[in-house]
Amino acid sequence: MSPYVRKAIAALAIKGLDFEQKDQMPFVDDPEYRKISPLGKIPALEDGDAVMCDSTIVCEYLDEAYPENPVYPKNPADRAKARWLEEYGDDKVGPNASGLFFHKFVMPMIFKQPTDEAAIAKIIDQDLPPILDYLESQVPEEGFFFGDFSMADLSLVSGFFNAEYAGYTVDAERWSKTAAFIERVRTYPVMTKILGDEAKLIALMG
Ligand SMILES: N[C@@H](CCC(=O)N[C@@H](CS)C(=O)NCC(=O)O)C(=O)O
Repeated sequence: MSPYVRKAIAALAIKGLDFEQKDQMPFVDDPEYRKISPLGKIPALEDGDAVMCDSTIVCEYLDEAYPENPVYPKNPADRAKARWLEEYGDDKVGPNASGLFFHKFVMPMIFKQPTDEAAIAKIIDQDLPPILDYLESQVPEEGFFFGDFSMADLSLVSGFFNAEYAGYTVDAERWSKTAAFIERVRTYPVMTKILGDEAKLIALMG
């Protein structure tokens, strides 16, 4: 249910690569895990002797090592734009949108800590609106950014799936193009399967 792990799973699924998923709890100090992910963040990937962390590095590695069914565009100018969009998704959308999930879901349910309502209000009222304004100015009217579905598309909206687990949905009247774009990513077949699996997990957590 991490917006970043979701990217790695999507890239593996699009490429049809078998993988074994090991659960790793983030936000706890695990010295063993830090050997492969020095910042302690998820995801990380082991592929034979290749060991790496960070969703973008994992997805770019997968695209280079297993070029069939690419998850990035080919043309250099498109690749540059895709890198920027992915960076914006990971560094700006992700921490804010999935921050709602962290405060409303992870803190009370996993860490048994009270929900920080002020932090939630700040994300909804101050932090997310300019991000959504930017997305609204960027997302395509139809389809995906570079024709085929790419990691740029997923990175920009992955955090919003987590925000939904916390009860937040993007206002489709104020940010109509972005809301429609989120739906297109959600209904991309690989994503429907991944999000369906997550929904089963969420249901189990009660
Ligand atoms: N830039 C990283 C961000 C990964 C990230 O922040 N993951 C979160 C979980 S959603 C995490 O592991 N946080 C633990 C921490 O910050 O200590 C990536 O793209 O993989």
